[in-house]
Amino acid sequence: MQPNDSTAAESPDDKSRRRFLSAASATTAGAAVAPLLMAHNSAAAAQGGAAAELPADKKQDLASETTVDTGQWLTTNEGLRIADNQNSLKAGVRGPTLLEDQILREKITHFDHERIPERVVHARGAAAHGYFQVYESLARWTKAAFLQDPALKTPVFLRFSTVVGSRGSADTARDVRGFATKFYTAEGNYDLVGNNIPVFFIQDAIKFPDLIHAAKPEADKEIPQAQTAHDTFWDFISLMPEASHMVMWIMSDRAIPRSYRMMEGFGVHTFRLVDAQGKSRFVKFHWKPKSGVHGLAWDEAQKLAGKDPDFHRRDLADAIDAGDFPEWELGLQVFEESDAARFDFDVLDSTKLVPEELVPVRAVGKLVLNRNPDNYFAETEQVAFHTGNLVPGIDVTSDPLLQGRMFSYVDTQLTRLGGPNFHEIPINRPICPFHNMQRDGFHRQTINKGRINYQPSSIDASPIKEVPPAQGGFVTAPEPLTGVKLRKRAESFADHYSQATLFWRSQTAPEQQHIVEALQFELGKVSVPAVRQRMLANLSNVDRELAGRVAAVLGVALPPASGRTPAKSYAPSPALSMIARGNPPSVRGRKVAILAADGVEIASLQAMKAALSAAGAKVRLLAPRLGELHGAGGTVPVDDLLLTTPSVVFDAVYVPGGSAALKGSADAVHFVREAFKHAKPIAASGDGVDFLVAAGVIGSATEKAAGVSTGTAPAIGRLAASFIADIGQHRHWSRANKDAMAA
Ligand code: HDE
Repeated sequence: MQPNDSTAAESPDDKSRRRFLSAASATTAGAAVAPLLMAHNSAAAAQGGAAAELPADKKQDLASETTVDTGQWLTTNEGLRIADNQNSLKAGVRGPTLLEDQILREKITHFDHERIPERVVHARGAAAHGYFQVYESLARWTKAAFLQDPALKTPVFLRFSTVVGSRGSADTARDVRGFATKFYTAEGNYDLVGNNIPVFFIQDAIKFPDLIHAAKPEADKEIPQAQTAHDTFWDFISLMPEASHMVMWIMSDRAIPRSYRMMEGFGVHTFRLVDAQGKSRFVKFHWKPKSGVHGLAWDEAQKLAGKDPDFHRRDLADAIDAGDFPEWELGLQVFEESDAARFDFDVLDSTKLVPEELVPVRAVGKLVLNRNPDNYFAETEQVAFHTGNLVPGIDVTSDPLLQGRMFSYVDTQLTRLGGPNFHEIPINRPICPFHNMQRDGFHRQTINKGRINYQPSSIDASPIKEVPPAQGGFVTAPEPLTGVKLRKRAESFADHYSQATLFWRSQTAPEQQHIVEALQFELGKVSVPAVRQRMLANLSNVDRELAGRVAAVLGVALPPASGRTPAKSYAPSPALSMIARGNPPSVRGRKVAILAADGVEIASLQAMKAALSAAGAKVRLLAPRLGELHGAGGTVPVDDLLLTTPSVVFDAVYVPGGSAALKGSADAVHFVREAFKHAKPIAASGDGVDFLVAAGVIGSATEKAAGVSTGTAPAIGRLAASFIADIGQHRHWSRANKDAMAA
């Protein structure tokens, strides 16, 4: 008898669910999915196929493979119970190990093969489960079943990532973030494999390997890791003027997000929505975060890379564990092909966006992440996205970048996941049944019965059948095509600068300053003068003043602008600015440090903590030592040690009265100076204010600095209100003298 035999055994239900070929318990299907399940099941029955029900969610689907080892007997992979896991089998206690030791060999062999190739791009990532729900039927645009019924919750698995760094690199590198969503729909998996930036570097897939080779660590010494600030990246970019628009985005704070929860997502390419009558329209996909769009300070991002390289994945997992479920709205820009023909850019060119002023974004549904994966490798590492995972009602366009992706995503899994059966890996398999004549290959799980493994067949009394469109068969959106076979870029793709200028002009002054500083940093690390010159000539086409501000720090004269097509002029678009777009002033899930030492005014500390917690912030008490702080009015337990917990992992800091002892702590002084430098809200009361003065954060107790609130003990309520309002604004980028702060 095993210790937990009752939980260890796989129920017959689990076994049948594993293949989805027999009915799962009707009671496990949530009410919300019932209509779709019934539709699906009657369609299956109409085909003459075995009626099958969908698992209510992906969690239920994964249950048959999910196992808990705690409390179980230790066994080999074959189920043999192991009596000794400490000693290998030897010829005498001091003798050599015997080849016969099958237990040792199984264990070492498995260990030797634990690694699979990391993703060639987007290797570093973190993911979560959740669901997607439309606000109302989108039948007027698409027949996709999961976009019809507001009562239906479609399970999703969403993986965020950086692009350039390897799997163990830091989360906060300056980089594009991947934003890949797998929808487990009743009609098969639909993958929206997007980024947190709405445009891309290049126009044609044939340049992708060059772009990535140039951005990755340089080929001779494999340096630098997860950074674009090096010669080969900027050499390539300087020779690819089509990257100019994307360069503006990656030099902005979009490339150093505060949190995955605070990023927009974009499908990037123009896709198609197809309605039940077969009419197709163009669409751009957007994800708009409920927590606003926020960035880090560049100095902070670099320090975080050392102090907490897991900053983003920790933030995501912590938020979900705490019940602060991250949420996004799906936004659509739907437009007719005839409208697209009138735009002064080509919608098939992924270096262009469709300004929201031209085609408004309509919020059509919400996505909620509410469950962390149980196992990083099994789920986050093995998930395989593919732009070709489409459902009826959604289709692709001829965007030459997207066309290349349609090949790449399956191809890459053959090496990464070791063969053609990666769709059977639990995280990848659909929650609806799948049947075809594909057989065999490495690690095949499905046991297909019968001798017929081809189609058509006259021997099979009930052969597998193609599905008419009315019953959900996928039909590619018909598109008339003519042309000469050639290798050429369309003339309509030729304007590489006008939208880069639009982006620059749409930024607020602090955002422009951050772009200038990022370019100074990146080009300052370039050692080949001609590359810098070429970049400055290209930047001159975006904005001459921008290029001049960068050149001033590089210590070179501004060269003439490079050649270009005539500039088009667009009115600034507030939607492109992280600040002007307007963010909710919420402090939900924000991390606030209370810095204190023995002698602290416990009442002020508790009052501030209560106010912040009531507003949804996460509060931690930091002190020079662990244990309990003794102060006026009692004791209070310390959460974190100043030694191990830097200011960069917090959004704001409060120093209560009675904190005079902090003056003697270099870590505490550095903490508040750094928070000031990174434009974070700071509050102090009582002699906490004196501490700020002693630390050089403010010149005197009465000095007013943007985002710094001071008060006295009886008025903590007012101080808390002002502090919370400051945190709601995220950062105080216009704070005077922050850049002069040595920290
Ligand atoms: Fe990808 N991309 N990509 N990409 N991409 C991959 O697929 C590729 C592009 C994106 O979390 C790879 O499974 C080509 C644009 C994300 O697992 C690979 C081209 C956009 C992820 C691949 C592009 C993306 C990937 C690597 C140019 C934004 C991570 C491992 C034609 C719309 C998905 C893998 C995850 C991953 C190829 C361009 C987004 C090699 C050839 C544009 C979010 O197949």
